[in-house]
Amino acid sequence: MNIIVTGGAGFIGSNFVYYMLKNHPDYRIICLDALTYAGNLHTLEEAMKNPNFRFVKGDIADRECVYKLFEEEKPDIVVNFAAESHVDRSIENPEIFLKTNIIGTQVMMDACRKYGIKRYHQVSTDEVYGDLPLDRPDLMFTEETPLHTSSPYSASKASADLLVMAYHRTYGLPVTISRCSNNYGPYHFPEKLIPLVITRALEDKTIPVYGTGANVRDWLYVEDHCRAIDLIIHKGREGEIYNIGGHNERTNLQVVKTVLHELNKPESLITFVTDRPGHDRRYAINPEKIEKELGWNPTYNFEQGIKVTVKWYLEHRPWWEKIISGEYQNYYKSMYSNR
Ligand code: NAD
Ligand code: TDX
Repeated sequence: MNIIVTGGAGFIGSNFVYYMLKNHPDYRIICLDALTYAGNLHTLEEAMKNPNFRFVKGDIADRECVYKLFEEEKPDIVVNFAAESHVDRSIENPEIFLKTNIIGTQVMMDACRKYGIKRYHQVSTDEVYGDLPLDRPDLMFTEETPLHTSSPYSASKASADLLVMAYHRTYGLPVTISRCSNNYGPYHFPEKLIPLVITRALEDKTIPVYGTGANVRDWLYVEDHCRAIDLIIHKGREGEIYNIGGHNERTNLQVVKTVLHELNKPESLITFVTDRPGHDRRYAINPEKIEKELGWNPTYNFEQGIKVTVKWYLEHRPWWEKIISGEYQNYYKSMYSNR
């Protein structure tokens, strides 16, 4: 089995590369990644030693490059992780989100149509459903919840999902889509809440919490997400959407306090800053479909997952210190000063 994994030098994609190399040692995994600010070749150093792994630098929106790769590799399955993924950056500069997340998806699917494919899998997000009110804990997103996006990022992901379903209905492309809740774990870029808190707390720096910290996210340890995608590409039904989530809802303030506690750092580091424009209040996934149909269940609860994650960041200081010493400094300044 030949699998093209796009965005495999990023957070979830790299975890998926390692998951697949370990659990399917006979598969060939080809990573296509443009190495944007979020892509990191150091992350793939171990994978590079495996003869069943190939890394190709390229843009999913570059038709010539994608078609050439399909001609060379004749993939059986494509798993499309590649995306611009940070909501705050999409608020500052939406354009690249539309190009990568929508046009990139279209180019990947055109290649699948041209060269043939057993399965095209689109890695989507729970953010396509918009948000839920804070005072209705009974409500959760199902696969039937209407798309109702808030940020340029989520609008671009929802647009891609619509295109994927259109390619299924119009051209019969064998597709699946997964919509997962917030992930955390190793190799998570420190612009996102959990790695940002860990890396800043370790340097005794302030922790910026948007608004009052009451917004709720539904957290899933990244390996559980990878296992769900593995199940979907092998056993999921064509043309179907699967929600992925593990019932681990926490307010942002709870998340920050849990991480600080795990690191033995004081809560006085917390600083409340101006809220994100259009900030989604609550995400909550109903994962019944994937549980019943594919027998998926998460193996980590939030407290276990956070322990493992904090330990990873403590043991991999060079990985994140290199990131935060570079261009990241400018990013942090422009995003957080005067906030
Ligand atoms: P990430 O930002 O850490 O990684 C994205 C990767 O894609 C990087 O390696 C980057 O270099 C690559 N990339 C960006 N533009 C590209 C292009 N034009 N061509 C080729 N490669 C390109 O993102 P992530 O957090 O790992 O998210 C991966 C996917 O999962 C995304 O599609 C995202 O929407 C989705 N998702 C993320 C979460 C989450 O909590 N992080 C939750 C649900 C869904
Ligand atoms: O400095 C911060 N302070 C803060 O309070 C940051 C970076 C975030 N937050 C809040 C905003 C959110 O309510 O924490 C919550 C989590 O923020 P992010 O880590 O930016 O994630 P989120 O916006 O929820 O989106 C994530 O989950 C869904 C991923 O980035 C998306 O790619 C995925 O689709």
